[in-house]
Amino acid sequence: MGRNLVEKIFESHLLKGRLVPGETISLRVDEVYTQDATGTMAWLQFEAIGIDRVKVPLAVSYVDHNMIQSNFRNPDDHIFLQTAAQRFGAYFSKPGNGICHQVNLERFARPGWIGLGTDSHTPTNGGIGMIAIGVGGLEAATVMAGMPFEIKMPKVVLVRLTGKLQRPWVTAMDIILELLRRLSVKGGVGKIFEYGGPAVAELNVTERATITNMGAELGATTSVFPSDEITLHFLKAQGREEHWIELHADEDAEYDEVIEIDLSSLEPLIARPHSPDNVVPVKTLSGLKVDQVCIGSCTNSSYQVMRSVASILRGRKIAEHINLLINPGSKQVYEMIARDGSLAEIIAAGARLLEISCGPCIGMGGAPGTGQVSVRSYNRNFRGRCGNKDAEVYLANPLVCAAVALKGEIFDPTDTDMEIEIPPEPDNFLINDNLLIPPSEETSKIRIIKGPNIKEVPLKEPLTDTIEAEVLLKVGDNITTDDIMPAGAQVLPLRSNIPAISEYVFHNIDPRFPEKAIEAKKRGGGIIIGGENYGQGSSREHAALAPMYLGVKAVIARSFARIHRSNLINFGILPLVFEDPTDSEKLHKGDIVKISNIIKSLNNEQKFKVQNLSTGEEFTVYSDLSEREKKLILSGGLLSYVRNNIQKTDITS
Ligand code: MIC
Ligand code: SF4
Repeated sequence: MGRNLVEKIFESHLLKGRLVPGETISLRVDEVYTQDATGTMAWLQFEAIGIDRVKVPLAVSYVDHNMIQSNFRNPDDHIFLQTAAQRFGAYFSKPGNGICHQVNLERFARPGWIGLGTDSHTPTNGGIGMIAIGVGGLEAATVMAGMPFEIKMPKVVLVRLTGKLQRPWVTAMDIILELLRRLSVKGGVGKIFEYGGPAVAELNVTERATITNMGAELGATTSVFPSDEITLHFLKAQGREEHWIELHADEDAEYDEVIEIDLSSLEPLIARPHSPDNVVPVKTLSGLKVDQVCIGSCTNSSYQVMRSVASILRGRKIAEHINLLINPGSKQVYEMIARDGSLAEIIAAGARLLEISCGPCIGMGGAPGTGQVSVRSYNRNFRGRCGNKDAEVYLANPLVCAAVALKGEIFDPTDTDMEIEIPPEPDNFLINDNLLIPPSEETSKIRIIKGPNIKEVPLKEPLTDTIEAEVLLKVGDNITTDDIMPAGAQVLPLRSNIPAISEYVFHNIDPRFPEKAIEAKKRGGGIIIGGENYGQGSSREHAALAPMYLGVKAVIARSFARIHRSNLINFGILPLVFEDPTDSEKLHKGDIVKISNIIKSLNNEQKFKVQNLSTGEEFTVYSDLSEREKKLILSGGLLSYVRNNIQKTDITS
């Protein structure tokens, strides 16, 4: 029987288990990378595990999120990360070198590899034919310490691309927006999207990476493209021809599902506030006045994108009321557009050039004003993420964004006579790795520098047999990790300081949550009630770690997003699912809830009786923890488990 691409890559890395959807498998990992906002915890946790040097073939520590440096916190984190990378044998990508996913694609990603990154958009590397998966920091730390990566085998969906994009105004971004329109932000949970079909050849590597990047918004485990002549061209142009292998699915490969997209039928699309799946054709919003346009981020900041944007702006002027912000994805791209004159055209048109970082995408500067409309070529538009709860953020392809910046309102530029130059992927990228510090050989003498903002990682006590806790909050479907643990300029610098950051948990939903949780902690702790797809979005483990610090014992939801579910388990919080979803109505904020016989139930059929002591009602919830996950939760989380067992036993056994 023929094998698909995912099976081929998994098979060559399989340590344990069978490639049957739903079964737990262990995989060998080639690369682990971290970014600063999740990386400080990851490296603190790696240090706490007590291993001398990373055990994966390649580890890279990037700095791209926390770049504002309005006080000592960000630079202290940077120096911690730099010294930790040197001490433990990782590459360090200095601030200014680029957004982790773009740089990794350019300089490290390889077809056929398996990589993990402490960021949900790690699947960007799937554009080159690598299986790249976003994980929490602690998961990454344990894999860097030599543990295999464990995951439930996802279903594999073939996305068959046919036809031809109606260039120039329809881009790769519209392909992924179309998938989001069809499948929604939870349509990809438990699935890997493998791209195939004749129109794969229509897309270059950075365009493919736009699609795999934003596949994260489907809730997918990852997305991957075949590795072909186009991949070879990209790797050659990056001076890494030797990293190329050809990789594609067998003719008779089988899939759990097949989706077809005819590229010829696509038109420019746009996601309306406040969800990336709220997608409509751009033309339906024609005439909507726009205040801000942002182009760049890890989704759309290749050299090709920036040059095409420059060609739209060339000789023109942005509308008077528009703020146009541009954050290129890497130093390579920035330097190339500076040298070829594109940067001058962008500046001349009136754009504000930001440094190479995540920037406005995560509310690190560039927030829109009250009630303002922002159109961005980014991947997420959750309410408040841009730094202002009262702003309206739309997501569209970067060329539409540039045209909108000129006109000052949303419109479909398809029928305009505006000339655009879409350059092919260059034959030679400019290679200048002077902000990339290779791992040090002599590690033992290196002292890790920790500023006052860097606090130890809190540990949780082992699981108790009974939880008697207060319902602290009840929320609806698709709650994001931005809702649970906001980012932005005020909160993001606190990522290395759990006591301080925990004061912002659920800040935009219920600012009194932390205070109430601390009160409840004295009486036995708290419980959160969620809807479908609880914890979608980012990989930030702070969305589990900070609630754990505040005494949250369990989350009962209708379903969970993959990375957040793992993060909850890794920090000893029970993720429980309603057996009958309507039982959610039996719980209200402030109720006291009792769950008993937890340890026995965990070791049996994983069903738990919940008593609402405030109303007398009862119902059943369940968990579906793997054997390993059970051990972790019983120990109070992954870090406690690893610390107790690293010398004694193999964590996967
Ligand atoms: C995001 O896009 O939400 C982030 C910020 O990159 C996060 C990581 C983080 O919260 O540090 C992600 O995508 O995982
Ligand atoms: Fe950075 Fe935004 Fe990409 Fe997250 S989605 S890595 S914040 S650019």
